[in-house]
Amino acid sequence: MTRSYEFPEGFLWGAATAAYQIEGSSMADGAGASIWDRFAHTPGNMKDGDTGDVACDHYNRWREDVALMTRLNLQAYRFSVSWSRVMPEGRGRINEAGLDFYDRLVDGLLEAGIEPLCTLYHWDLPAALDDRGGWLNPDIADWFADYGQVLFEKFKGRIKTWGTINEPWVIVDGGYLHGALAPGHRSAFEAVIAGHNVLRAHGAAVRRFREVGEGRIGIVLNIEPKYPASDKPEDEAARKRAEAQMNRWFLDPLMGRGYPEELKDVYGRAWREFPREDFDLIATPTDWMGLNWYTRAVPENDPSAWPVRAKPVKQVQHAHTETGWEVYPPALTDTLVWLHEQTGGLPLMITENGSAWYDPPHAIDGRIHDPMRVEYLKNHLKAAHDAINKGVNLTGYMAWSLLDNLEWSLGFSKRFGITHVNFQTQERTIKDSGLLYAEVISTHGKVL
Ligand code: LGS
Repeated sequence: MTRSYEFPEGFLWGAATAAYQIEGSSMADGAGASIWDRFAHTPGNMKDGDTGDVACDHYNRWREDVALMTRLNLQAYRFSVSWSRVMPEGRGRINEAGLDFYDRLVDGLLEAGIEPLCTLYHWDLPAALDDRGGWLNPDIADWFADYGQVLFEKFKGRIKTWGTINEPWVIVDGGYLHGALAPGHRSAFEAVIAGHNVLRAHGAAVRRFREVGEGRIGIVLNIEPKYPASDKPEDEAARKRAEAQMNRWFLDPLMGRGYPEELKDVYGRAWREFPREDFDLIATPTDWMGLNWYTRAVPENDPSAWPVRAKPVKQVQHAHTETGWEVYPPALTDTLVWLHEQTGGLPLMITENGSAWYDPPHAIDGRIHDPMRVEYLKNHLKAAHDAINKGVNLTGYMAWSLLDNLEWSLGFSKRFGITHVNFQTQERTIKDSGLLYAEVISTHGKVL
């Protein structure tokens, strides 16, 4: 029997990006530097010395990109605002010229009938705030709420759906624990503090939103489910540590459950206790939650793997993307069901899902054939549909990404777009995956 994958009425279809990955012109019109400007301009940090100086030149080509969204039938567009464009010092003075960029973009989206979904923070902290300790400074909760207020007020009535912070775990694990991402620190002591302040900042922004904003607000988490490598007790303990360190570190306190016990074991003397009232702030109720989903992991015990003492076992029986991530769509269904239970049925949205595969640098005869991405997209949409059938309150899907872009420290070497970007000419070409996606949208999934 062939199944129908028709999605429910009102299901929101879109694509996602992030400011530093696409905009370019990061210092234009009075903007301040961000930690990503600094990180990318420090030798050794970025593959092939790539930077976001130009990226997809979206700062100048946003009109063309909105037209592209129309061709893709998108109903929504998830983007992030660069904090240091809007507030060059991160606090106090507003740079109106920077704010105007987002003003034009939001109006352009609304004119095209595309709903803007705005992420306040997708990793590009103002460098001026990093000079004051960045996420290590407890004052950042107020700085972040003040910045949020500027946007909540400016876009009241125009932007209805807000996300506070994109992927707290990646900010902390990449930025403060292992140092692969900006600001490039490597300290468990710092990671524990930064993680707590990221959560406090989220809570402070949600509270401010309730005072001055209008619409829905939530956070965006990356969840990578951890499957058992064996039935050995030490592997199960490793699996639990990995799940606590990546998935539950942020989810549990947001849901009012405090930090998972396992983190004490993972972080040892770097762990610390935090004041009771912080946990009330962190657990301030939200309206929705975003899920960024790419892959699963199958961790086994490995005492040498700092600090989690777990190492993923490669599942050689399955395909892996260009970034080395296993393709295993059933785990998306499992994650959605799990998250639905964990959040007590909070409305969920897939705010990112996608895959990097080799695509040529130039389009050939106006086409980019990307059969692997087409397969990935189809199978993950079906997996999302399975979760809806199991009762998950899933409200939308945002493909990562609208455009090939700067994949952080991997530079331009990894292409995630449903639209190809020729980085020599800035020419955009909708890939086969984008053409399929447009059809998925116009048929509510029936084409699957
Ligand atoms: O471009 C980023 C995408 C690409 O893959 C986006 O800015 C982020 O929000 C997000 O983190 N992104 C992403 N994450 C996948 C992480 C998978 C980690 C798997 C590690 C296995 C060893």
